Amino acid sequence: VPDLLTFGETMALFMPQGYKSIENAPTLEVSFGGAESNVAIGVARLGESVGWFGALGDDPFGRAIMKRIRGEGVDVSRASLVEGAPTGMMFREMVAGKLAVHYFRKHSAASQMQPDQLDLDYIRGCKILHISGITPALSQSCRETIFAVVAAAKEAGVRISFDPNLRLKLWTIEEAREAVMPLAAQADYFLPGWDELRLLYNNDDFEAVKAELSKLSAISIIKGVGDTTVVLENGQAVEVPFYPVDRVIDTVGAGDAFCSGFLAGLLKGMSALESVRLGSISGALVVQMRGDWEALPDWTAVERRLSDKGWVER
Ligand code: KDG
Repeated sequence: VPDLLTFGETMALFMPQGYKSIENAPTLEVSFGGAESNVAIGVARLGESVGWFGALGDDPFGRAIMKRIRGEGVDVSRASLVEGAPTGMMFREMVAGKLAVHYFRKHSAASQMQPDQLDLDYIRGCKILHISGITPALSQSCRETIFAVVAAAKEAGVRISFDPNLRLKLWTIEEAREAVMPLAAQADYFLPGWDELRLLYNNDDFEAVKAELSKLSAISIIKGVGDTTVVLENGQAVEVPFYPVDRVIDTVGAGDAFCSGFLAGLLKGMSALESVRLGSISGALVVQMRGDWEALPDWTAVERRLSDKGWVER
């Protein structure tokens, strides 16, 4: 069993070339993306063992995605190609300088995941399970599945890493809170963005939210508090500045890249704080290229930057 396991929906991704809107684009580029498989690819590139077990449609998109994820060195032995349900699709475009995302994922193969399809021994055998708040937003059966996966993992002493990944196109903030807060309560590492925390706690006061987070047993890693990540561990908060970026091209996938660096760091035996620095480097590299996962770095690229003396912590 790989050291890290993750699961969720991965979709075919269509984007106009350049920065056009779909209405004005003659052609669309096809790729794929999914928060959890993005994380898995990042961890694999950093040299750690990782598995991803989503469900895809048994169609050309599903088959291509499976091959690409496998080709990155991620264990997909428990992922499935499902007949009779399609691979989800997502379209991204720039409209008036702003990114817009359109999902076509209702009734997709992934949204029909069921707890009784899980290989519980596989889940119990890993060191860290990484989940995201997108999965419980997909359907009732996905909600049941994620809670079953977490229960099996916790029973076996597996550490849980949780990125809430709020997607308010998929559910309301009230619905999100109902699933996200119990998952956060079970996590060992909770990786929200500050923008997400404000919504989850309905509070813009950072100190007040920090006090709430201190009640969780997790180490909280709060991304995007200004240009820093705040690591909250045993009531102590440490700020780690973002790794410098020359030019931001596409911020989608930055959070997943951050998680992949962070988790790879933990698997390499680094402290949570050191792992956050690694996450910050991976995030910074991904925003400088288009696509979710294409620019995820390998270990050599990160190691060089980790010893960068010009980057000081506050
Ligand atoms: O984090 C990037 C993801 O948002 C993207 O790959 C698509 O998983 C995705 C989703 O559900 O939004």
